[in-house]
Amino acid sequence: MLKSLDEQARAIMRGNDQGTYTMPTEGLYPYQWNWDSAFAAFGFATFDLARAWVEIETLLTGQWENGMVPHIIFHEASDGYFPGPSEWGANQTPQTSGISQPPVAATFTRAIFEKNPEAGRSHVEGLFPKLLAWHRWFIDNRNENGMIVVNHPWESGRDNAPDWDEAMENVDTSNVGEYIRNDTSHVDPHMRPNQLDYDRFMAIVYAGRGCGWDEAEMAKNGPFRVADPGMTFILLRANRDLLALAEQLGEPTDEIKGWISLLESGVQQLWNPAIRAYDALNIRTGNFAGSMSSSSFLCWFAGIEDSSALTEFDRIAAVSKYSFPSHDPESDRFEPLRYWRGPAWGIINTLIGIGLAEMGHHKQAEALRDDTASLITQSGFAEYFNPVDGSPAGGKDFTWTAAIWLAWASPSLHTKEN
Ligand code: 2M8
Repeated sequence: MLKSLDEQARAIMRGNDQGTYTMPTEGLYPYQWNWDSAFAAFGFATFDLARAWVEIETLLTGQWENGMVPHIIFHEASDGYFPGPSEWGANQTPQTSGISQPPVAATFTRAIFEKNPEAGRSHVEGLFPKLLAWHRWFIDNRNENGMIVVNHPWESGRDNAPDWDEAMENVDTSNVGEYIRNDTSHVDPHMRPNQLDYDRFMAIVYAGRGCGWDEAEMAKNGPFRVADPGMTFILLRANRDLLALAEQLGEPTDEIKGWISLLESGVQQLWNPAIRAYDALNIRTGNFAGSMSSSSFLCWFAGIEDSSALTEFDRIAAVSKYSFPSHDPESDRFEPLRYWRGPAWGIINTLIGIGLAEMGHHKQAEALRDDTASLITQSGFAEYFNPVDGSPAGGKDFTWTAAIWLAWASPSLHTKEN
């Protein structure tokens, strides 16, 4: 008998499960990635609550003394991925990369806790101070007047988005020697960042390694520093969830409330009237990227209402067979298969959809969920999808796509036939 999609999703998560953490997909990404793991925990919580807690707890074992939670934790050696621990030179145990990733962990910690507060309380007591320290690290090191900046496109999780094009042009690649990328041997190169992007990615890694990942130095002289609407909205939302957890635990709340006000006003500086969207802003030049990306539509997830954003959302949804493209399909920079320059991503649909529903935009939220379910039903649990024809792209049997199917997109969540 054919397995149901719910069963397939659980099997994918079990297959990628390394015991205490889940790799995004075999081959292409053989380690623990930060926001992938938080999504994995959200998915595990639908069928194995205890395993969900382990996923987030393992992620926090990679936390640095300064509070940063790195974007990759290299728990086990593998030569299948570039750049590995020695390129990063981060000098940590366990070995890690030197940058962070969007902090969705507090949001999913709260969601998992609320499924069973009694069983979750001791886990949240252990996690809370670590999540607090991580959020404080963002505020202390990545806050430019209430806008959250990324020091590397990889930190945003949206690696080759047009949001970074202008800032990437200024990255000097003369310190980058020969290297071999592994990603293009796993996946069609047309679905991946191009070679110049990779040279620049590596130039920024070597600059960070060169200064021992010194935050003050990178803030002042690092080759790349761009305020990211995605990161700002996600941290704002994560602070609201951290606040709810603090209240549950009887922990002080003033500091977190201060962060929420700071980001609520700070993110308004990212509104670019020229494109009627929240936009990335290059701190080095003061220029907007002029890029309408899917992260612009995380405003609702952050609890911010915006009628112009809703108009633009409706326009993009109307011209896209499958929502939601990672870049405006009416822009000349749109590329339907090239990674974060056009394809639709289930995890972003989930965050946008949760936000839309919470802010009362149920019609849009349901349409987004239906499109996500159609993409997965037709094309499987791919890393991302072509929004023009729905075809699968990137890695196969992908953890976060399986996770969001189970926790958000599966029709069985509404019909109750699991
Ligand atoms: C992608 O990024 C990694 C680098 O971190 C890569 O391409 O090698 C991004 O989609 C990122 O958001 C994601 O966390 C990671 C693993 O799925 O892959």
